[in-house]
Amino acid sequence: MLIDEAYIILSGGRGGAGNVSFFPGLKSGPSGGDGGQGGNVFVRVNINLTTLHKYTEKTKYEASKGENGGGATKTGAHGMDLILDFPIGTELREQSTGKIVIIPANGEMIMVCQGGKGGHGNDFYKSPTNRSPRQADKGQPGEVRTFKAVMRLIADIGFIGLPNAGKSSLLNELTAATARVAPYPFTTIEPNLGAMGDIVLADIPGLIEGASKGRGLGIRFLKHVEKVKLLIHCVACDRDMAVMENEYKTVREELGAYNPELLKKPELLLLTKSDLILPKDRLLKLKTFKKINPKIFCVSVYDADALEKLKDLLKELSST
Ligand SMILES: Nc1nc2c(ncn2[C@@H]2O[C@H](COP(=O)(O)OP(=O)(O)OP(=O)(O)O)[C@@H](O)[C@H]2O)c(=O)[nH]1
Ligand SMILES: [Mg+2]
Repeated sequence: MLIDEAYIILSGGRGGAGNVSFFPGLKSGPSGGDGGQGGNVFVRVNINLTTLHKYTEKTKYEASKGENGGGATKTGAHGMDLILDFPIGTELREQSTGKIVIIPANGEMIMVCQGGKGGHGNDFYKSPTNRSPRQADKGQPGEVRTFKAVMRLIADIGFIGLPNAGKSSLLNELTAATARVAPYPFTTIEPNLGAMGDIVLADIPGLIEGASKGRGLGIRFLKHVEKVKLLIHCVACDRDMAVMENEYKTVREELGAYNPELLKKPELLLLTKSDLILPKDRLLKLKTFKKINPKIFCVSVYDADALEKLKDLLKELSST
């Protein structure tokens, strides 16, 4: 199962304690050094990761503690920084503030928790009035932040539609993906990704009436739809026009009920399985549906010519 959410508690390392010591000999002064700073926590993208699985197995991470201060005014070493890797498209939402850290796709590291400051050693406290202080501080704790990590698919184009509309079949034809295809609904239960050149396509599991309220599998994946630039709305054309219209509306309504902004996204209406109907019906359906969405195309996985044209159309639409 695709693990695309996890709760994690991250903390910077504690600062090292300050040291209490004195230089040897008579009249000698304090020599306790400061503790080192605790390690910081950084996050970055690792393109080899595809799920947040590891963050559900281990949820607490802490950078290393700073070293304690030493004698001879030696400052403790900095604690080691902790670098955590996440899949591309991960956002960290801080639970207490709602602040969102977007982990950049270019691999740049972002610091999310600072290590605690090291405590002062007794050398720090010497003064003309107190030449032999015994005072030293403990290191400060590192910053602790609790995040919900959420992975979003980074796809340029998303296939949406009712179950069985032929979404996965098309993804397989247009890309090197090998998504499971079968003649019954809900074959796809996790989104599949495929690349057509540098355009990433996502096959979103079938949406049904009520998906926005949690019916079927839809709701978990509608959030992925929020990120795509272009929707390919698949409607199988081997059925009555009224049924097709109804199917189209059902999916649009679910998108709108989940987030009205989704309805503003550019959408290509794709009439699928065109090999199952007569050419004259194909033309009639294209003409009728053009009134609903002028951006329309008709395709079959058995029509190599139409698939090539669809590829060109998708390249054109995603470059605008
Ligand atoms: N004749 C014909 N059958 C198709 C075509 N595209 C898909 N199919 C068939 O339609 C059925 C459903 O295809 P899928 O690609 O699994 O459909 P889906 O939209 O991904 O379905 P879910 O994952 O359940 O949402 C399979 O039996 C496919 O072989 C097509 O262009 N022509
Ligand atoms: Mg599928």
